[in-house]
Amino acid sequence: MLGNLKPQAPDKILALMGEYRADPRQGKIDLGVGVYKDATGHTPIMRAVLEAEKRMLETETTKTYAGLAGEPDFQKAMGDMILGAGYKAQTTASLATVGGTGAIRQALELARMANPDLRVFVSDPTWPNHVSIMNFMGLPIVNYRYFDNATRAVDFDAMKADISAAKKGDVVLLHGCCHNPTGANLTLEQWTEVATILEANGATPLIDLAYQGFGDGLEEDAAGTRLIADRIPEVLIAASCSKNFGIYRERTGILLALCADTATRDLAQGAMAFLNRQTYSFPPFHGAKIVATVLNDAGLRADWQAELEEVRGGMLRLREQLARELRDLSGSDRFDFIAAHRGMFSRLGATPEQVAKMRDEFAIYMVGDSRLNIAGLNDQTVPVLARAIIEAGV
Ligand code: PLP
Ligand code: TYF
Repeated sequence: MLGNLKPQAPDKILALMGEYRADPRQGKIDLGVGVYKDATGHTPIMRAVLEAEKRMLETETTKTYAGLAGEPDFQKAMGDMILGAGYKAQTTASLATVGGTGAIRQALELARMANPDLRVFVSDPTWPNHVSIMNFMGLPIVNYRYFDNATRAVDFDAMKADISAAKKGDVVLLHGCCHNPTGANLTLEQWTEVATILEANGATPLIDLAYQGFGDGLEEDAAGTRLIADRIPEVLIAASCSKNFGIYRERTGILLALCADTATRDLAQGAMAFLNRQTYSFPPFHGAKIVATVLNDAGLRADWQAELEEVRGGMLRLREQLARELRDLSGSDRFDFIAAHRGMFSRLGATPEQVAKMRDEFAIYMVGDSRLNIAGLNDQTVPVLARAIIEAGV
């Protein structure tokens, strides 16, 4: 039977990790997979996370099953972190999931249970896994224009025109902050306009929030999500704790379904718990407990926020350094977009040939669409990358 299986195309981002590892060249630079790395190339365990784990080890007395939809302390802490004062627990259904990816998958399953004719509007480009999950589920995808390759900024007029075509029963997938793969994001004014469009056409926003705290700050990065939550009666939010808590392998995420009333919330909550049961029964506990422990302890929370700020500030400084080097080398400001982008990624706008040249001649690995992970740089490698970008003819 299994011999009938067809070979699957590997995830290009994950495949790149293997290609990088196999490259014997000294001084190779990995700007591929979206994992935070410090200046030495290490992905550290955050201080508060380690401390929370120590406390858990000392106090936990059982490994029996926990909540099917997750634990209330995690759900509440995440609701508060994402939505701030606008979090309405009474009308919000919450589901702990297997990472942010699990939250996206369950959100799409939930939406399709509610509307079998579901279509999903996605930005062009978007995180490739969005597209592959939707293709696997057989969901019709409608692309909306997003990135202007000439300016390397959001083509907002085109985006507005395209998402205006969504209608009630459709889902519009939005990146809450730190757009992956482009790094180009909506301003708050633009979020307001998006809310007005969704109010008018009745489509349901699904906000993928995988990088809260990596862009302009924890509160700032949630501002677009909060604005949508304020104005649109039904909102789905798929949040990941992988990046901002640095707990990638613990597989920690949450799906929030903001509902118009408690009756709908109860329906959504029941359907969401059912979805967990159909896929893996109980969601992972450990990462969610780490997050709840950190967020619910003033000292740990302050330390976590301080470290997250260090991480964020480090990436911003690298952006500025790279933009500066490129200004000097090119004698122009055409690379200033790198300093304007936010989050871990920037799409350079290089051709596949230029990306290949940077890999072949400079041992610099970035994703084929010319997305680079800023956190893969340090102050020594920024000049190397800048020179490669210019010599590749970008
Ligand atoms: N959404 C986006 C845009 C991402 O870049 C990621 C990346 O890791 C995720 C969701 C999901 O993350 P995870 O499943 O590792 O929590
Ligand atoms: O975009 C990235 O690099 C991260 C990590 O299937 C990732 O989001 C990449 C591919 C994938 C899962 C996670």
